[in-house]
Amino acid sequence: MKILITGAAGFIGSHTSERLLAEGHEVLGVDNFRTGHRRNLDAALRQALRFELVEADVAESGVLDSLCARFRPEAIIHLAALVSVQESIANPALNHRLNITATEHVASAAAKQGVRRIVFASSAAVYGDVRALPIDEAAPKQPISPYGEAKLSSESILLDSPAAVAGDCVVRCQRYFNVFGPRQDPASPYSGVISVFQNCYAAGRAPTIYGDGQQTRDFISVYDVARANALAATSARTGLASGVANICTGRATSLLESVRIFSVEYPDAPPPVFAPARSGDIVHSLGDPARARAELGFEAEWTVERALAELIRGA
Ligand code: UD2
Repeated sequence: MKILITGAAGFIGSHTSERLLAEGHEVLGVDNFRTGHRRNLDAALRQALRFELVEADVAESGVLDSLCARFRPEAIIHLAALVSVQESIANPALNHRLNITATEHVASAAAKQGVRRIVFASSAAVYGDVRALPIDEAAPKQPISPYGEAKLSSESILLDSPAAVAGDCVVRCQRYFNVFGPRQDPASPYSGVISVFQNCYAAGRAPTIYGDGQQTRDFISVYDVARANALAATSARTGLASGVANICTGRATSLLESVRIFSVEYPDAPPPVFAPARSGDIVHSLGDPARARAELGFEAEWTVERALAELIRGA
């Protein structure tokens, strides 16, 4: 298949590009390199016959229209975004442009070209602070940040588009839980806890645990997320309809447990330092993976232990 990926040079985009190339597809990657890096695509760029990378801003009018007219993709995987929750609070206009306007451009370019499938990077942030676990897709949607609100609006823009409503375009909104793995920028203060910890351990520094470490997350390997994206874009399942689905493992891991796993790989590391819990931090987050399994046939394969060991050895 011919697949256009926005945000291809990012953490999830680069793994998704590699996955699709490995499956034999042809990929056009688009990135503005605001938070993505060309080096993330070194492996993909070696597949020059089936991979092309274009530097462009999909939030700019006309950019996706002309790329779609030239490449004629059968599917678009829309991963380009402002990924930092903190930045979405500090700069709501930028959040709107990168997380909503860009999605509108995806919907209109796809409609003009008759694209049959759109996969959208949504987030568990659409749920906000849900207490009833595991969180399934019917849980209340009460995002607590402009980032989460924009992800929820984007889902509606795509799902309510005339092409999706008519069944001409299948839209799959994937609500990722806590994604981790190689290429998640550890230098960013907004990076996920696993890559922050990895950075500390690799440098011989003690990681800081905010709170008592009993908080839990549904950590999912970026390799599983890339596979879920590929599946949603290419699945030939009859009856696959537009919709939303959690992309998660259904397994909770506490921070203390993650530190224990790290200490197996770094036996001489200093013990963690404890600091007061961050304000606004949620204590537990756990997704229900049943819908993705039923609708896409997706099931996470990487355990946290195995994915962490791979991350550490590859570092
Ligand atoms: C994730 C998103 C956040 C928002 C939220 C919605 C990331 C990086 N964060 O927050 O932006 O979308 O989901 O639910 O994707 N922690 C430490 N030490 C550190 C760093 C973090 O103890 O050095 C703690 C942190 O206080 C939290 C837990 O680790 O209790 C997980 O933090 P996170 O930022 O990786 O992810 P989360 O789920 O809080």
